[in-house]
Amino acid sequence: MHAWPASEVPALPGQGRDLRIHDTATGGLVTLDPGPVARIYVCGITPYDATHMGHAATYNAFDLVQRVWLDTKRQVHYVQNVTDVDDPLLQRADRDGVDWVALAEKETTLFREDMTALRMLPPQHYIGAVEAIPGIVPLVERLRELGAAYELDGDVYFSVESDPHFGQVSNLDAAAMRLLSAERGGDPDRPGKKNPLDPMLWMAAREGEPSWDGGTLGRGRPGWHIECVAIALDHLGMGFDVQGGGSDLAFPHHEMGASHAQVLTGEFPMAKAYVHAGMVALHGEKMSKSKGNLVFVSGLRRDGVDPAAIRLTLLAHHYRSDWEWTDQVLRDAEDRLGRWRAAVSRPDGPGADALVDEIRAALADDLDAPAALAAVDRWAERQHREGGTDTGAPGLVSRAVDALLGVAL
Ligand code: 5CA
Ligand code: ZN
Repeated sequence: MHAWPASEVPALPGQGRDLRIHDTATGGLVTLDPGPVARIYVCGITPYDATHMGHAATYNAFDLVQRVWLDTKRQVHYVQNVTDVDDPLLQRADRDGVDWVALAEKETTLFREDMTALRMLPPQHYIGAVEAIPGIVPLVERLRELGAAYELDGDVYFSVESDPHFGQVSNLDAAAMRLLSAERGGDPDRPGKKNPLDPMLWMAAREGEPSWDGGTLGRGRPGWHIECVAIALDHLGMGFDVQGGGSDLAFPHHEMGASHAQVLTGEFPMAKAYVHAGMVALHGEKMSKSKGNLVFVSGLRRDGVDPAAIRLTLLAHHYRSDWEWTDQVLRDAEDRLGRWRAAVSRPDGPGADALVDEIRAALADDLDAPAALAAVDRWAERQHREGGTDTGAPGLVSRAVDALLGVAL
């Protein structure tokens, strides 16, 4: 499917810095050394409700990854999926008495508009689960040939024991994995499975649910993890630089996906870094479509909130921390946006070369956006306090804030 329009990324003078980022698999920071084309896969939405601030925060983190890479004059090959068929989507369509295809299309359209408004760079390949099915079927068949998949009442499961590296993305113990599997789409209690954690690769057609031709698998629909693996392998291949998503995807989604890919290709690892963003909460609980405690990007836009202020709210929190959305954090961001806009609207100001390097250094250090904002705050404060004579400075600050932080002043 098509993605959304790209905002232009201004080129900056001087030298960009290589990204050091936290990798869930090793539990530490890794300095990535992508080739001339950096490769990133970021898990997309399940389109049964509008984009909320939690989604926006996660996509903001991976937008920064791209901006750091672009600043080092690399190209970025970015792939994102849309889980446009899955249980929660079908259940919501059922509950609301709407067609599931129409619901997915409506919410995906709104997501594109939100991403455009927030100046998130689009993926080069934006792929729906449904359109990926012809590529998924042969992978499941191959896993079966390899002895890594088995059938249970027509459904096909992946055997986690077929991957010697299983468990090395999330590093959780068996009890924690079992608990999370039950919470996040798995079925550990289903009788007949070889291992309770084994995830479904192909679900045989159910009465009243959509299904597709699965070749030797019979009619059905794909499991969640194999969807992302098929899309990632098709467009990026093995050993790509970053697999991204929120921290709730580390297990089981990214763990299972890595295992599928590693067994399919015999290569390890699937990604050089598994990067996870913290969870945004509202009223003390993780913002989630299933709980309904949501602040929508589109809702704020409708209320006249400047998307640049929404983006500054996201940037004010380190991507790995869990944080709470409040009216106050948005107001703080609106104040900051006002101060910055006033500071760059003067004909001259304090020199900004050092500031550009500070922003670069902050982002290259595990995407420390709050430190980058603090550096811009200091420049803006100096501008308001004492001004300066550098006629190029306000323009340079504007371009740097746009290129590196995605905020248009
Ligand atoms: N379609 C799958 C991924 S293949 C999915 O998880 N979709 S989602 O719509 O539920 O979430 C989309 C992205 O937003 C995921 O990376 C998820 O981890 C992230 N996300 C969801 N809720 C929050 C939250 N409250 N805070 C931060 N990120 C969140
Ligand atoms: Zn995914």
